Amino acid sequence: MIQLHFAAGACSFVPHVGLEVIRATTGAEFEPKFVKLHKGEQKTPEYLAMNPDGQVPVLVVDGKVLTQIVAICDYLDRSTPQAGLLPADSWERAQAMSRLAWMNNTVHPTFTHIYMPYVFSGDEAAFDEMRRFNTERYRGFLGRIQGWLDGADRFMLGDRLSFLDAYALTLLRWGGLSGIDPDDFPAYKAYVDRVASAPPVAAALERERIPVHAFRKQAA
Ligand SMILES: N[C@@H](CCC(=O)N[C@@H](CS)C(=O)NCC(=O)O)C(=O)O
Repeated sequence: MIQLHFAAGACSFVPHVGLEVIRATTGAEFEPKFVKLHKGEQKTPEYLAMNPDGQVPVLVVDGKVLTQIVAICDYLDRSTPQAGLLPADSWERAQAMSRLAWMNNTVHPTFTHIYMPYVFSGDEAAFDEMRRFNTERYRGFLGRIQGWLDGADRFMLGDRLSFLDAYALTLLRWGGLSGIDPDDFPAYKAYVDRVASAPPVAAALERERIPVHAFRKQAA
C-alpha cells in the first residue's frame, strides 16, 4: 500500500497528481495522509522520525519511506511506466527530469525566500528586501516556464499529463500568493487552466480544497 503525506497547496501536489494519474490508469489506490503545516504537524517527533527535514511530501511504500519530490517522481514513473508521467525515451526523460530538478532546486527555494524568509535569515529587518528581491527573481522564472509553452500542445510534453504540469501549476499559484498576477502570463495561465481541468488534477485540487489561482495583491 502507498501512502502520501501531503499538505494543501504545497509542493506535495506534484506526487499527489501523479498518484491520481496512476489510479486513473491502473486502479491502484493510495492513502492520502493530510499534514496541517500551519499547525506544525510536520515537526512532531513522529513525523521528524520519518522525514528529519519536517517537510511534505513523504511517500510511504509498504512501510518504507521515500522523501524528495524528484526521487518520488522517479520512483512513481519507474514503478508504473504505463501512466506516462515522464517520457519513455531516455533523452526526453532526461530533459523532463532536468526541468523537474530546476523547478525543485531553483524556482521552489526562491518562493521559500518570499514565503518563509525566516528559514534563511535571523534578521527580521532583512525580510522585506528578501521578499522584494526574490519576487522579481521568481517572476523571471515564471517567464522562462511560459517560454517552454511556446508551441506546446495540450500539456507541457504533449498530450499526456506529466509531473511537470503539476509543478508548473503549483509555481504559478505560488506566484499569485506572492502578489504576481497570473494575468501577466496569459499563455501560462491558459495552460494552467487546461491542466486544472484534467480529471486527475481536478481530483487533487478538490481533495486539497484549493483554488487553481491564488492571486492576492501585496500591500505596497
Ligand atoms: N526539496 C524538498 C522540498 C520540500 C518542501 O519544501 N516542502 C515544503 C512545502 S512546499 C514544506 O513541507 N514546508 C513546511 C516546513 O518547512 O515547515 C522536496 O523536494 O521534497
